[in-house]
Amino acid sequence: MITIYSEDHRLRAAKTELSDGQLVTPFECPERMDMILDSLKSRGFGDIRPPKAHGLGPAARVHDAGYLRFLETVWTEWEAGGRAGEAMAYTWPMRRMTDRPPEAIEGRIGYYSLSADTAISAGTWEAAQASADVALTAGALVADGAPAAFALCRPPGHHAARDLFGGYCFLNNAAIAAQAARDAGAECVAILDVDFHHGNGTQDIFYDRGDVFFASLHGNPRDTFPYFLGYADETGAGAGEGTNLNLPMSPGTPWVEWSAALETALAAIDTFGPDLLVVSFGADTFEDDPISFFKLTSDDYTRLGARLAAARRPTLIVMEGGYAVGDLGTNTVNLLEGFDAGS
Ligand code: OKP
Ligand code: ZN
Repeated sequence: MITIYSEDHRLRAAKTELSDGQLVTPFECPERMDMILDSLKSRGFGDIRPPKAHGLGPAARVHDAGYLRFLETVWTEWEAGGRAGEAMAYTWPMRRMTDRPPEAIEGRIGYYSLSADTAISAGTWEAAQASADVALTAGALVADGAPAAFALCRPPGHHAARDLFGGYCFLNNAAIAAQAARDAGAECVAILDVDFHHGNGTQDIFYDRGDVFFASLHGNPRDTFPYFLGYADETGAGAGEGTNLNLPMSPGTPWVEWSAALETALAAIDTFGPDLLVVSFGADTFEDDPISFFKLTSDDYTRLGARLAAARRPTLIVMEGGYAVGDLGTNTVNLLEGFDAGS
């Protein structure tokens, strides 16, 4: 399996994350990629190629124009105000308030964000664009006939909605690649999100669309981030009614239960019959993940990879989360090895 990867992820190097009422070093850190790269190289997955630049056109197909302009300029505006810290929101348009983006950056950053865990600093926008290019370039390999490709994206993307950043995400890499595949002629695409967290951004983008199926296995939003989306009764709207499948699970869920939900999702995807399967892959379902509560083991990722290969669809694997940094390389390459062995 070929991996697409950009060194430009290192430009995403925020110093702060609001967690447990403190500013801590972000869980979503550059070292995550170093661990994965080490495992890729030492275990025979050394075909690692850089992305091609695609510009903002493909991102503009799924994101709001005002949102993209905001991402492009937020750091410059924030810094111009002489602020000591990184750019982060503290107030949001809430129930019974107005829906207008304010002029002042302190207000506009709240308008365009869904959480306060994600600080913006110099280079964030450049890294986010490179990450989308990684997904697009890997997607093009699959469009050109590769049975599968691995988009080693950082920062991740699945929490980024049409016009919202947060949950460590800015551009929705999987959604951008799925839309690009549609624009290149794929009739329908399925996105299977197996990151621990609900892919609220991806759901938001495709919720009313019948041509893109979204299925997600995740921690129940009553218990964990993103809290305000990801319930089982969210099934799609309009032309998209029936093309959104949420499978929320409880704290402590092990492989036996998790893999049963995986079968449910894959059966629904099979019925849908997509030309392309995009997998939003996070290794934060791991038993030792510091911010999550499922109990998958390292061997379970090998099983997951083999099961995805058995779906027998052209497959684009897109990296999302995974914060047990010491095990992240092993778990991610286990998935790829399982996939190749099952192919
Ligand atoms: C991104 B991805 C912990 C705060 C957690 C949100 C988690 C975002 C996960 N104190 N913040 O889905 O892996
Ligand atoms: Zn996650």
